[in-house]
Amino acid sequence: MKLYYSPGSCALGIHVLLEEIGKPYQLQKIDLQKQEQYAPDFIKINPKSKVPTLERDDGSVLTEFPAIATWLARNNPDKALLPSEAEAEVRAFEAMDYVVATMHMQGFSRMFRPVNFAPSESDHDKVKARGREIFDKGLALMNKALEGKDYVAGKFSVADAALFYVEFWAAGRMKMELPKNCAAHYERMKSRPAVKRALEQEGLAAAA
Ligand SMILES: N[C@@H](CCC(=O)N[C@@H](CS)C(=O)NCC(=O)O)C(=O)O
Repeated sequence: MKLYYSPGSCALGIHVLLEEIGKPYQLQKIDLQKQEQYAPDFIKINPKSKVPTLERDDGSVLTEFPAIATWLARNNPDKALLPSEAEAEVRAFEAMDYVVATMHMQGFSRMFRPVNFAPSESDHDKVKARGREIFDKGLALMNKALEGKDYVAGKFSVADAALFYVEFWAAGRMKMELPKNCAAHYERMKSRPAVKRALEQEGLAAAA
């Protein structure tokens, strides 16, 4: 397998899952700052120009965080990256989808890519403020979901890898104070050997 990633991007969550699984894989850096996602060679691999992109052993390519995470979980059942019990499993999907589709794509993207939401620069402050509201609400809801639990669905699952990358963006990149349960979850995640390795490999150990 080969993971196309950019350091500190949402691909960090998939990187964590690959480290949790422990099977051999390669990392291929796509530098988003240098716009390498639009390079013709990468567009041939993923015409969406996004990371994470996972090239599988048969050469086929998988995109979209929830799809990649679910495929990795289903193909490595011994790692229990998805709960076997139905209620816990749907809670893991519910949280993973919310983190990726709402906190990241609706919240964080408004804060850091306001031009994608409003062409006129005079609107960007309002777009960023709305993004921050969505992101903060997401953290508050995930904080509630974590009440009395170590991990989102009880035991470690794909949902925690998703929550981890937005916690990293909040605490590591934006230096925000995380709500209590998210702060404890972020620390718990950072203490996992797989997470330590992924952070180290992306050069983020000091920032996290
Ligand atoms: N819906 C996609 C979102 C992926 C995404 O937005 N990735 C960002 C990095 S965090 C990216 O590749 N951005 C490059 C760009 O939009 O030009 C997923 O679930 O994987």
